[in-house]
Amino acid sequence: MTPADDNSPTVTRVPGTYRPADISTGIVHLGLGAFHRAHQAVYIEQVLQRHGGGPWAICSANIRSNMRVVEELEYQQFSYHVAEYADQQHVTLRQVNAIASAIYAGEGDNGSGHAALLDILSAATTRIVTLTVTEKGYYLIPAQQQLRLDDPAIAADIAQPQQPHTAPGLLVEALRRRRAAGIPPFTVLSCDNMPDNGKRCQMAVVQLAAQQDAGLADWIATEVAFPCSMVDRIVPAMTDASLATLRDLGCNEPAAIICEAFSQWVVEDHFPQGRPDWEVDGVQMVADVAPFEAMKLRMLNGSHSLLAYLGPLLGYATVAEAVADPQVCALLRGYMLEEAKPTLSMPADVDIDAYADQLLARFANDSLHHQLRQIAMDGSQKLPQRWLAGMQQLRHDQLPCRRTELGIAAWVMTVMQASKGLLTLNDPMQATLLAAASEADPLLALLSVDAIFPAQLLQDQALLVRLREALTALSQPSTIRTFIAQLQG
Ligand code: CS2
Repeated sequence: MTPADDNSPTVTRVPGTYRPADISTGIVHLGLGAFHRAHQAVYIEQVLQRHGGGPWAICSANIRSNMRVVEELEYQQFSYHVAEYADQQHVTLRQVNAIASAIYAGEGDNGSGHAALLDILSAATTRIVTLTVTEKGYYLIPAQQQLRLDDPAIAADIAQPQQPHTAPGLLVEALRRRRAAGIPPFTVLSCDNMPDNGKRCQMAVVQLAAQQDAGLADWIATEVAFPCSMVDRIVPAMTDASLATLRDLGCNEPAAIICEAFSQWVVEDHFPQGRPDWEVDGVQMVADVAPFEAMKLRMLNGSHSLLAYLGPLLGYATVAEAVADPQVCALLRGYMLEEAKPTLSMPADVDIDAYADQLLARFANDSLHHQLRQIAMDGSQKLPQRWLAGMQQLRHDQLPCRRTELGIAAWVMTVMQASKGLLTLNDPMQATLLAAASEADPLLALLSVDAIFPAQLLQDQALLVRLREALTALSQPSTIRTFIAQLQG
């Protein structure tokens, strides 16, 4: 431990222990982003450390973009640090060696990365494939859970199934090769923020396989395990400022990460080809992930999205800045306890009120500089599970959801601002959304996008009136504050 002086935090260092020669790869990961390096890789690191090595090291791949991180990891000989901040004064600096190799198979790859990725996915030694490809990486229509067959990337994988570039396409082709070679299938573990993420991943893979070969699709549907999981750790995208913070800790590595100290992983225990004994390191193995997933998506991610669209209208750029505002903090608590909690049915030992308090404390962690604009990305993919499913339930039970409505209005306002060129929308459905926001009645046009919103919402006249009022209130910080004060009663 390094003692803290007035300015520097107390740093607990956790070095790597096993030798590279003592590990072998059993997991292939798709989506080598910051989250994967700070979450799953840290759990696997703990497993490998406990066993002095073993067969569960990771080969991590990027399949769309970010060749740079692959090069950085190679440069760092596949060893990097994760700085886990409990608060400004307490940080654990953990060395991670669990990613034993990395592959770039995205745009600009000359084909060798792609071939290497399919080879390792097809190898008998690969027993689990994990994914963090974000919601849009499954190519499902957000509200309808159907594969977007007309998406150009999916259409390309249908045209050339043996040269796939999407995550579902790569899984189908690797499973086809394994089946042809008589190698048992790997288990597919989705680690993305979607309800029933395993089932949705299975849906995408089976629907894509069916375009090629009905027998293969049936085999995948019956033989391949797609357990669900809930993942949680706040890991903001790295910025120059966070790299500078790391340098102050003596860590001068381009592939290092800053995140919060909290971490949770709840996994459905269904791994026919075996799995690491990661429950020893805190992974919660359960029969049904759904309640945990709903709680996290609606309480944490739902609050995040509320902040992401409302915060900038009040002049805030980061999560910590926004929750330091007592009115915003009270609004979030109200959202969690009065609009998310009534939609959840949790096991008896889960204290939802304590969870809400814990979330507010996590959001207040100002070491993270978590940018609201990062969370605002891909709203079309996030709103259904974060707000709309719970909202449908509240409306069915005739319970109010005024804070969720304010969130929807803030999202509408954000899309309208983007359509006027005031900000950039980062969303796979941006063409549709920007066109809707340019119509005479942007609210109605956006709510009519049925890939996102359930059709019943449009029939609720009282709801539309409230949304219009909220939208009007959002035009200025002072009217926003008056509106929130009324909501909070
Ligand atoms: C965030 C999540 O960017 C977002 O949409 O809500 O990345 C969030 O930080 C994680 O799910 C926390 O586990």
